[in-house]
Amino acid sequence: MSESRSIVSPDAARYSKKHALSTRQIDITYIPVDSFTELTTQPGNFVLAAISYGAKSLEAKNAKFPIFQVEIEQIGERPVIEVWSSSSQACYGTHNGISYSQDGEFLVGSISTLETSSSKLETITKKAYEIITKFVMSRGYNHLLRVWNYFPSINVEENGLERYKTFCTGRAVAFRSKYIKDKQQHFPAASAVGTKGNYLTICFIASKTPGLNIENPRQISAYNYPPKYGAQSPSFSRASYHTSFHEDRLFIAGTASIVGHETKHVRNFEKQLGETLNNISTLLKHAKKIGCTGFGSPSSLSLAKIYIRDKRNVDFAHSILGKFFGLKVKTIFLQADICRRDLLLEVECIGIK
Ligand code: 3EB
Repeated sequence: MSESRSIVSPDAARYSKKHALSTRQIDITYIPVDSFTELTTQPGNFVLAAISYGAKSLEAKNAKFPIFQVEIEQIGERPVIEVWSSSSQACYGTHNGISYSQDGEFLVGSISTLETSSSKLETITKKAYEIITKFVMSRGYNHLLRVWNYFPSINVEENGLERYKTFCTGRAVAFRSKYIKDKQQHFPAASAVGTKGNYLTICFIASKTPGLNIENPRQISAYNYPPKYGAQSPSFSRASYHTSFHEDRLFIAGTASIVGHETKHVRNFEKQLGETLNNISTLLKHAKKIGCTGFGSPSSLSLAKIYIRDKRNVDFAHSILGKFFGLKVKTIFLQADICRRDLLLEVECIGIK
């Protein structure tokens, strides 16, 4: 396969613990909404941010840390909050519309922007990415490890172009000018998901020390997709691995039923799910081969998030994923549109060891 040379990012061989001596740890977990108030008042718990999924915004009196609101519904009876916390005290703030916190190794943030008649999706995407990349670099957190992108009507065509493709253009242009070119950084692992809300919301995790990008041998790197998926190919990597003194973490990007660059099993949820899980297994094997220890199997991961286009498939997905991940991986389901019209689901994972 002609891509095989680009699968291992060039610094894989050089990437080792020696280059990442930070002692900071990040924890990411899902907790029931009911436990949230306790968390905000617990001493010694250094919350970086909480992510609330759904239309209703979260009440968090006394919370100093930012709450990122994502406008997609959870499926299931027991809604959870996603909590990002640190092993050390963080400081919080806002800058140019970004709510952020930083702990000396990680800077996490979120920005939400509304489209207007004069500032359409491509413009606001480009602007949001320019603000983010400029901000993280100005603070010395030069490496975007993981980014989540949420915006409405992702599959709707506007002026002859699907909005996901328009989004890809805004993102690519911003990355080219301010991030990749100046600093030679890699693309972060990402997810791009449709909402029924109003905002373009981008959440991110950046670090002071670099991560290692991992591509998937079964898939063409998204940044090398042919132009039929958009004039500007999607600026993300399949996974990023980041290590520090006490801890390793693996962020797996939104993964779907794509082999090479093509969608497989159109209109067949069961097969798309199987292909997606095959992609995740293959990525984990490949990651292990290039030296990312600790995440050799799906059950060694910590969290999984499943975006499902049609809620009726959730019970089936739940049973298959239970077998795939085992009982220890915390899993949540969200109802959302996926960035290609023919994709019925997307799965993203986080491993922390
Ligand atoms: C894919 O593999 C499916 O544009 O940021 C997955 C994860 C997908 C992230 C993005 C898109 C993105 O191409 C779609």
